[in-house]
Amino acid sequence: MPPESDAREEPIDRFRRDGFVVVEGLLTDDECDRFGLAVDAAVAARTRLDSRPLDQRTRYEQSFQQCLNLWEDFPLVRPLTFHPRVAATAAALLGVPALRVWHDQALYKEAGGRVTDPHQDQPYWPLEQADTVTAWIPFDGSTYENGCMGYFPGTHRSGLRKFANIFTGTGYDLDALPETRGREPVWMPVPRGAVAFHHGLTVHLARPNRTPQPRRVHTVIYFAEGSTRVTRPQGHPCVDRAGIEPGAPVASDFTPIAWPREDGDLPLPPPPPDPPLRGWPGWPGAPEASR
Ligand SMILES: O=C(O)CCC(=O)C(=O)O
Repeated sequence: MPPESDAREEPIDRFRRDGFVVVEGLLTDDECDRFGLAVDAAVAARTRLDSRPLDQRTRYEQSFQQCLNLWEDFPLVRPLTFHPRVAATAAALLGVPALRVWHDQALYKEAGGRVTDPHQDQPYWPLEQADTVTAWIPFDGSTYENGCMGYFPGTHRSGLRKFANIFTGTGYDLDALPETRGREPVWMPVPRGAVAFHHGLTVHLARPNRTPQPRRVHTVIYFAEGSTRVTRPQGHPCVDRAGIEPGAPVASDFTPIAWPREDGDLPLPPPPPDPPLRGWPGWPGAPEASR
């Protein structure tokens, strides 16, 4: 059950209190169909060289197929990643005048896909400020059965900022963390056309997909304009490709402005990584990706 709240409570208040909120009616039916097909095609192209059945993939890969920065090489996906209504909503939730896209990603949880292990997002990103929010867009909606997200309300305000490696491990031990011990996540089904937003510090996870269809999701991660790169060593393509120095503002064509932008004005994609990105599967130009 969602946390108890006044039905008239504004999404902004709810987001600031809980660290997540579902906003309905941001995409039309036509957009869900059109963008869903565009992302399907992009995922099929990027994963075409990978014929491993689910049980032969890594534990992480059994949670979802992950394809990043589709906006760069799939022009039909670009208007979704820079969707003005979604970006404007994200800016309002964070309460900032301008936002950049950190990266987008398709997260397709296949039929039989396992849980997504509990984690916070922010520790994966070398951004000093935690003015970050993810828009999670399920083209068919998400349900308890097909892998909806679950959140721990208020954890974004708890001071927790801890790296939990879900690539190689199992994420947070929820019983060991004071912020989550003895608590159940709030499972949030999302209707088609709605977008679920979560703060970069909200502890979250997702259910397994127990349906015969893939759970088709595209996400866009935004951060506040003016954010800077952390000074400790932490690599990431979003800053390394642009040569952004530790402590410098993260502002480049690799993380373009998402809001405000004129309607229909889309950023030009940067050149593909050269040499190809090694050790970053799922990114444009990764050796295993098709272009
Ligand atoms: O879609 C999922 O299963 C997990 C998504 C997630 O962890 C995120 O968007 O930060």
